Amino acid sequence: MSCRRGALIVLEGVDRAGKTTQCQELVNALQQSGRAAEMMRFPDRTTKIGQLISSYLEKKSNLEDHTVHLLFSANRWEMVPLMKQKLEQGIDLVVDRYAFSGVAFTSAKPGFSLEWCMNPDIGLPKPDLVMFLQLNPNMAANRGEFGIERYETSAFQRTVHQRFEELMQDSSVNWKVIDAARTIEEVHKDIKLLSEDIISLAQNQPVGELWR
Ligand code: ADP
Ligand code: 2DT
Repeated sequence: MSCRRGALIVLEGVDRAGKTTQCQELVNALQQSGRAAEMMRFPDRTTKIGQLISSYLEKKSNLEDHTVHLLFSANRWEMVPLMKQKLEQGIDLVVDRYAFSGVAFTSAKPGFSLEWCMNPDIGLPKPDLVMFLQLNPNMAANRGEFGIERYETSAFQRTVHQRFEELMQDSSVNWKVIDAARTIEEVHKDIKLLSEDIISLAQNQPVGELWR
């Protein structure tokens, strides 16, 4: 008998919404309940492509805007065989940012349509659940200063937020909006419940293809 597959769970949101904190909390909780769960994050800065992206984000190098968009997408595609293997082995993947950040960030730049930005990510493993951590810019500002990486300005983040709102209109993706302005524990409780539900639903279904 083949084992039941794991679920692909993505957390999205603007900077400092609590994505990384909540991914870690969720992986810990799932592991404690006896599930095999692992965290992934995009960009994955450990690969050769990821190193090009990291250097760009740290402003150590400049890359043309279309080019860097395609590198972010390639950085997801290069992980697809591993992701599929883990899901088939019954491992739940909890992912910090995915194609939605890819589209929201590039399409916040002048001259980039959502459609153009979505194209290279069409057909990626489709998340069973995408939770958007909703936090207004003032609350985010209270969580600390922006860093020095590219894209870390409030004007750019506001446009990114608008693009996320547009992406969330797409009902082919299982979006859930989470109020991220509460305590870490309160937010975690919601995320855990939604994840447990989707884990039991997903195990009997094949992994879908994003935006197809
Ligand atoms: P992101 O990955 O979305 O950028 P992080 O998880 O790194 O966000 O959190 C950004 C900062 O906010 C960290 O200092 C973290 O400890 C803090 N933080 C995360 N969640 C909350 C919360 N619910 N309330 C207050 N502070 C939080
Ligand atoms: P963190 O490593 O702090 O999450 O920041 N980004 C991310 C893109 O522009 N395109 C993408 O496809 C992805 C996944 C968001 C990474 C920065 O890179 C941006 C913030």
